[in-house]
Amino acid sequence: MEDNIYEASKVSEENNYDESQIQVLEGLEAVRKRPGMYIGSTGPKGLHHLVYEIVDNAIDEALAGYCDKITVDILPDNVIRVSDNGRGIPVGIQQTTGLPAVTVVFTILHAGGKFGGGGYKVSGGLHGVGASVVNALSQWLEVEVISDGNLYYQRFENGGKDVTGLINKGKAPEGSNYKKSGTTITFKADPAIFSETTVYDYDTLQTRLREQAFLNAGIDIVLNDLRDSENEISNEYCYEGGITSFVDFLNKKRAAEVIHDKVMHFTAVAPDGNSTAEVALQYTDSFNELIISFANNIHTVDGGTHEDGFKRSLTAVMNKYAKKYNILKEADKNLSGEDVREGICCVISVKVKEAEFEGQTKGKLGNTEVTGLVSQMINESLMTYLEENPAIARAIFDKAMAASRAREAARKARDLVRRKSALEGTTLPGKLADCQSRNAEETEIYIVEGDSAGGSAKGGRDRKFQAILPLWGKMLNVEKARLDKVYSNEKLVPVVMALGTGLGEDFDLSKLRYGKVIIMADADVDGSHIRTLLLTFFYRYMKPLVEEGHVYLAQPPLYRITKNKKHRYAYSDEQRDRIMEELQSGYDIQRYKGLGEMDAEQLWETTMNPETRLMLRVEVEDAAAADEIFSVLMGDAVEPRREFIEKNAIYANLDV
Ligand code: TSJ
Repeated sequence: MEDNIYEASKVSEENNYDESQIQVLEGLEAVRKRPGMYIGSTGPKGLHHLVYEIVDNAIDEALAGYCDKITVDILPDNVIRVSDNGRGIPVGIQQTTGLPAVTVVFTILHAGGKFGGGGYKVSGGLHGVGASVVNALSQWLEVEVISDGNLYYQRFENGGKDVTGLINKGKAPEGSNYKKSGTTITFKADPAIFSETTVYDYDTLQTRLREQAFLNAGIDIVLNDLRDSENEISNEYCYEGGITSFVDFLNKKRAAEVIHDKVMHFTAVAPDGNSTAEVALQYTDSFNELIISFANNIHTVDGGTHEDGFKRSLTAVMNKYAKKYNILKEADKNLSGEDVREGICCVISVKVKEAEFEGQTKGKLGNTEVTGLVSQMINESLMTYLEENPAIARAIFDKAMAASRAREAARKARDLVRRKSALEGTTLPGKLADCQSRNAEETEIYIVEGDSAGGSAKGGRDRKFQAILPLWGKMLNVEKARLDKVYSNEKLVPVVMALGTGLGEDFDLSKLRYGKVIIMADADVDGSHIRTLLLTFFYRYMKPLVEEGHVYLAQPPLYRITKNKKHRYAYSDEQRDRIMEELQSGYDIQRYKGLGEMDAEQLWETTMNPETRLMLRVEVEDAAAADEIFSVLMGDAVEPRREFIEKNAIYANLDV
C-alpha cells in the first residue's frame, strides 16, 4: 500500500499524497474483497467481463472519432492484450491528484473521471465500472501509451499495486505494432479471484466483439487467439452497414428464409438532441420473433422502454395499414402483437445521455423519453415504408394473417385437448414405469432414449423413487412447429402426461409429479440431438421447469477400467488417464458407446445411484438472454444448437 502511493507519485511534480489518495487505494482493496459487486461474479461471466470493460474504453475512443481499429489478443497463459490506435490515455499530471491521468484511470475506483477537461466517459459493461476494477482483479497489468512519439509504460501487480510508476521510455520504436499513437493494455486475471477458471472462451469473446462491431458501424475489431501456436485463430469484424448487417447476419446464422430481400432501417434523433434511436428489421418465415435491443451499446436482455415503444407502434401501424387498405375489414378483429411479430428479426439500438438500467440484472432500459422517440419513429417511417413498398407489405401481411389464423386454430386445438385432458396427467403413458413414492421432493423421472437402455434402466432403478419413461417415435423440432403440432406429437405427449404439469399457457409447476426430470441419452450425436430437442421443448413450453432447476442431464461414464475383476469408471478422458496412471498396468479398458452396453446393475452403479452418480443440472443463467440465443440457433443449423445447450448445462456434481 505504502509502496503504491510512493511509486505512483514518483513522476508527479510534487508529492502531495493526501487522504483522498489513501482512500483511493483502499478502493481497489474493496474491489478484491467483493468482486461480485463490481463485475457480477467471479465465474466465467465475470472473467470475460474484464475484457469487455477494457474494450469498451477503446470503443469510446472510436466513438469520439479518434480511433478506428481495436485488436484483442488472447495470449498464452490466458493473458489478454487490447490495443487501439486512438490518442492514447493522457499521461499528463492531473491537478487534483498530482498523478498522471493514466495512473489515475487504473488506480482510482470509478475514475470515470473528469480529467483533462475533455471528460472521460464511463461506458459500457453491465455494471459500468472502469479499468481500475480490471486492475484490482488482475495478477498483473501493463499499460503502454504512445503519444507524441513517446512510449509510456506502467506496470501493476497483485491487484493493482503500482510497481514502476509511469515511465517515459523515450521515442516509440518503429514497427507494425506501433502507430503514431494508441493505447495497449495487457493483463492477467488473478487466479486467486477467478478461482473457478481463468480460461477465456473464444466463442464468447467473438460473439461479444462481433456484436460491438455491428453496433458501431465502421470500427474494425480484430480478435486473435494466440494461445496455441499450432492452432492460431484470427477473426476481423468491421461492418459499414451497422445493425442492418446485424439483422442480415442473424437471419443467415439461423438459416431463416427471408420474405423480403432488403432489411428495413429507421433512425431518429430526439428534438433536444439528447437521444438517438435506430431500428433494423426483416421478416422471415420462422414462427419465432427475435428482437434484440441495446442502449448505449449495452445489451438490454430484459428490453425496456425502447422495445416497448417499438412493439406498441409496430402493432398500431400494421393494424392501421391493414384497415386502410382493406386487408382487414372494419368488423375484423385487430391483429395481435404476437401476430405481427411472428417471424420478425429486429435489432433496436438507442443512445441516451444518461441511461437508466433497471431490474435485478440491470438488463432493462428505464428512460421514459425513449418510448416516445422509438414509437414516433416507427409510426411515421414504417407507415411510409409500407405505402411505398406494397409488394413487401403484402408479403408481411400474408404472414401476419396466417399467424393470426394459426393462433386461433391452436387455441381451438388446445381447448379440445384440454377437454380430453389427455395432457393433464389424468392418464399416464403406457410405457411409463412409475415409482412408488408420490412425494415430488424425492422422486425422479428418467427420460430414456431407446428401448434397450430403457430396459436396463427399469431393471437397475430404485423403484421407490425413480420412474423410467422410454421415448420412441420421431422427435419433433419444436422450434419449427406451432403449439398445436406439439400437442399431438407422439413422442412428446407421453412426456407431458408423465410430468403432469400441462404446457404452454396451461403449465402448472405445482402439478409436477417428479422433482428431478433427468434426460438420459447416449454420449453420441443422436443422444445429443435428443437432449437438445428435449431441452428446447422444456425451455419453450415448460420454462419454469428449467428456470427452477428441475431439469438434469444424466452423465453415464465414458470408460470402464477393470483390474483384478474390480471395475472403475471414468466420466472424462482426464479421469481415465488418472486411473490408468494409478493402476499402472494389467488393466483392461472398455469404451462405452451407448447406454445399451451397460447392464442394469452397471447403469445403477454408474449413472443412477444418487450416492455415486454425476449429473448436470441444466441452468439457464439468464432466461431472457437464453431465449434470444435459442431463437438464433433454432434454425436448421443443428450443430451450433448443440454447442449452446452443452455450454449452458453447467457442471454440478450434485450428489457426490
Ligand atoms: F480502459 C482503459 F483505460 F484501460 C483503456 C483505455 C483501454 C484501452 C484499450 C484503450 C483506452 C483508451 C482511452 N483509448 N483511448 C483513450 N483515450 C483517452 O483516454 C483520451 C485521450 C485524449 C483525451 C483528450 O481529451 O485529449 C481524452 C481521453 C479520454
